[in-house]
Amino acid sequence: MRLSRYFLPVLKETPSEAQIVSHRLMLRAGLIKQASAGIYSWLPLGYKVLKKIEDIVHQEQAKAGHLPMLMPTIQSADLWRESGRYDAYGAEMLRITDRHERDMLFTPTAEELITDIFRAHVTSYKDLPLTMYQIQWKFRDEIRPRFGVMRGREFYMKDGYNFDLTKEDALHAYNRHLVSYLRTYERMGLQAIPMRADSGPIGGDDTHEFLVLAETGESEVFYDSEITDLRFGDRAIDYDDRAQCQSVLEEFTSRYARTDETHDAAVFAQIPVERQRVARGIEVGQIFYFGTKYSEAMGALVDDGQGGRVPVHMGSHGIGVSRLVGAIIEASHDDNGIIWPEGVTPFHVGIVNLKQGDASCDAACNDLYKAFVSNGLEPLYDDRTERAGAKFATMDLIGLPWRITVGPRGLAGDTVELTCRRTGESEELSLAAVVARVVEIYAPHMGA
Ligand code: 5CA
Repeated sequence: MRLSRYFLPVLKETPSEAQIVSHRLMLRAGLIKQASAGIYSWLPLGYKVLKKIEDIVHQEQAKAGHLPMLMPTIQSADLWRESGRYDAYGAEMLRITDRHERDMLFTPTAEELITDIFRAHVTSYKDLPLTMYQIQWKFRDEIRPRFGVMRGREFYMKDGYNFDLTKEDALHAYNRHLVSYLRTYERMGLQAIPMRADSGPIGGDDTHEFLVLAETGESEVFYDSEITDLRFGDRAIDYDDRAQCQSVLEEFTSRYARTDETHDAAVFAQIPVERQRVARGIEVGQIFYFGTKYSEAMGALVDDGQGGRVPVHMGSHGIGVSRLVGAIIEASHDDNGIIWPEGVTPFHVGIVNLKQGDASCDAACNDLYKAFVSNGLEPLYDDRTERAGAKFATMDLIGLPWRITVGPRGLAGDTVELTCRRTGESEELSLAAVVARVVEIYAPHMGA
């Protein structure tokens, strides 16, 4: 993409309404624009990041064997009356009346609708296990929408639902989700720690929230510092292997890590004091096992192969896709702007032409541009006739992890400069070498 043809409405002033750095940077870098309280438009650059995050979620869910689908945002109240949640959900639910005076609502989550689909089509244990998920907009009329996309009213969420014959099978689905989430967040450059949590309006006893540690996080968390040494990394996983999934769960959840809702001061006090940590975190996902709460209420029964009909065991599993954009920025920025991790960056590399209109600079930039595109990478080429300082400031603000600076002095010696956004370190490389280097950097991040 050429910057001269892009829509990148960067703001010079720091927006006064934004209280936390990710919100400020998302507005300043032209990622989002508020449409009304807690509701945002995603401008081209922000939309690209949102889609990158969405792609990673899809890829990791596919590996776990979970099926993508899509349900409507507007649902009938009748289903929610069956589960009892139409009244229980309270003021957070946006209720709508259609022209025939029918009660509708904008979906805050979709346990009822997926259970309705299940009961209409699945009657036998032979069709189990089954896990389906969607990535779809949700609406919760939060009393205090704030921090931009972090606590929106409209937000983009991955919500997955497992259906299993037995509790044991459903707990394997729970473990599968935990493993797939660990991989998902690590690919986004994040450490998200599973912590024992409270289930709230979704229900059930088994639930973990995934928290990214950040001073601006809304949740207070308590944990054993040893947990921050854990990485899932690139180890192989067989999602059908129950023992393997269970052992990952044990590895990542056996140390103390809880949100304030489930914190137990007496248990916490038993951790060696130098390892006790009290901090804040951003909740980027949550997994639940709630057994037969919805299947019993809504009659989602299957024949169990032994002459009986039993309610299926279920769980639901969410990822805050739009919130993640803010969470990643909270975890990765400096005074000059965003620093995107390679896995989610909207463009792979920025090309800054120091002397637009100079034949050799223009030609070198065009050659680089083409070379990256033919290698499957997306460059953002700043081809504007701005001064160098302004170009660098824009690149730093929008946070591309790698920048190539092309100027007459370097080209005289056949080199350009490759700069790492995170460290600020630069190296002089030939055109061919810089392409090879950037391609190599991104190799682990390409595709599934
Ligand atoms: N049905 C379950 C699992 S799919 C569910 O709704 N879980 S949830 O309530 O925990 O939401 C899933 C994730 O959505 C949360 O972990 C959080 O990351 C994100 N989320 C929840 N509320 C908001 C909000 N108001 N703004 C942005 N993201 C949100």
